[in-house]
Amino acid sequence: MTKSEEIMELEHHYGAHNYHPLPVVLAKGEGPFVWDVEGKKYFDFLSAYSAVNQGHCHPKIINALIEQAKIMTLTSRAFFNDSLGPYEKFVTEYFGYDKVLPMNTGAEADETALKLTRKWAYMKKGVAEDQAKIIVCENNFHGRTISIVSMSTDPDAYTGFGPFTPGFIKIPYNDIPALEKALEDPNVAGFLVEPIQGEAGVYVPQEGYLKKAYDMCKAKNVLFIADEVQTGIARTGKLLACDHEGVRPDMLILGKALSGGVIPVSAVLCDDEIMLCIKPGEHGSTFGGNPLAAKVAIAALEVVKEEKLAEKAEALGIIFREEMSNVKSEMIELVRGKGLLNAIIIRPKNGKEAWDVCVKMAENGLLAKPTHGHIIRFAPPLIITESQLREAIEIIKKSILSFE
Ligand code: IF1
Repeated sequence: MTKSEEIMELEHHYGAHNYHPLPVVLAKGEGPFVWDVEGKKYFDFLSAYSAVNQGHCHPKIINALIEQAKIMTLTSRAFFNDSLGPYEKFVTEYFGYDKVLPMNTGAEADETALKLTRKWAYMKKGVAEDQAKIIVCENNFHGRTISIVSMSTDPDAYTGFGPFTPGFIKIPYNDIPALEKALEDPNVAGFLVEPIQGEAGVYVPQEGYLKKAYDMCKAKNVLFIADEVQTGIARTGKLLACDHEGVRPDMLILGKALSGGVIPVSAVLCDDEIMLCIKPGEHGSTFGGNPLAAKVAIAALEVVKEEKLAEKAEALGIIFREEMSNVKSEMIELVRGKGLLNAIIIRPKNGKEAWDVCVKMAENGLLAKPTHGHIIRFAPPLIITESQLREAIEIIKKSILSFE
C-alpha cells in the first residue's frame, strides 16, 4: 500500500463519508502549489473553494498567526481582548460599514445575517412577529446548517434533513421579473444573493442584475444581502463582486479568504440601523472575534491590498478565459467566470466527463474539482504569476485534448 492509500483507508474507516474527494492526499502547501504525501507537486486550482486567495501559508499571515498564538488565542467574549477592537475598526473601514459581527465559518455568518434581517424586520420595518420573509435564489449555496439547507433547491443538500425552517421565498437567479413579483409581499425583509453563484457552477448573472436588484430592494425597504463568502476578497477581480456594479450591499457576508485559509474567520458587516437590532446576549459564538482570528484577518486583508490581488485576478482571469475559449475540443462546451473564479462546462465525450478530466489533470500536476457533474471550477490562488498561470493552462489544455 502507498502512503496515500494508507491514509485514504484511515479516512474511509474512521471518518464520516460526507465527501468524495479526488484520490490525492495532500501534505504541504506553498503559494499556488500543493504537494501530496508522495512528494508530487500540483497547481492548486481550487484554493480550498477560494479560501486560499493569498496562496498557501502566506508568510505574512502565518507570522501573524504564530506571533499571536504565543501570546493569547482565545478569551471568549465574556471579557474584552486587546485585538478585537482594533480589528473591528480595521475591517469596517476596509469595507466601509459602521459595524462588524465576527463569526467563524461562512455558514455561521449567513445564519447571523438571517437573524439580523429578521430582527431588523420586526424592530425597524414593522413586520409582524414571526412573519418575516427572506427571498433567496434557486441553486444557491450558503452553507450546510438546517436553516441554510431550508433555503436550498438542491435535493442533495436538503433531502432527509427536514423539518425545514420556514420564511424563505425561492426565485430563479438572474431573474428580475421574478424578484419584482416576490418583492410585492410586504413581509419581505431581505434578499439574500450570491453575486456569482459559485457552487451552481460559477453562474455569472447578466450585467446590471445586481444593481437592478439592489434598486428594487431599496424601493421596497428590503435589505440587499450579499453572500461574498466565495466571491469576495478579490477573487472576481474587484475587492467584492458587488463592486463590478457599484453596489454597496446593506449587509455583507464574508468568510474563507478573510483569513487567507489559515483559520476559520467570517464576518457580517452592516450599518448601525441594522446591527444595533441585536442586543447583548442575543447572538455570538465561543470563538467569534478571538484575538488569533483578529490578527490573522488583518494580515490577510493587508496582503490583498499590498499585493494588488484584485487587479491581478482581473488581468489573469482575462488571459485564462481567452486561452481556454480558443482550445479546439468538443469537450469544452462553455468557459465562463469573472476574475480568477472561472468554470469550464464539459461536454461528455466517449463516456469521459468532468471527473475524468480532473483525474487526468491531477496526473498532469493540476488539481481542480467538478461541481454538479459536468462543470469544472478553476480558482487558483490570486498570487499565481502570469507565467505560472500559462504553465497551468498548458496542463489543462493537454489534459482535455488527451481525450480527443
Ligand atoms: C463544503 C460548495 C463552494 C459558500 C458561500 C457560504 C458558504 C460557502 C457562497 C459556507 C461555502 C464551501 C463549502 C465547502 C465547499 C464549498 C462550496 F461546494 F460547498 F458549495 F465554495 F461552492 N456561502 N462553500 O460558497 O461557508 O460554512 O463552508 O465556511 O461544504 O465542502 P462555510
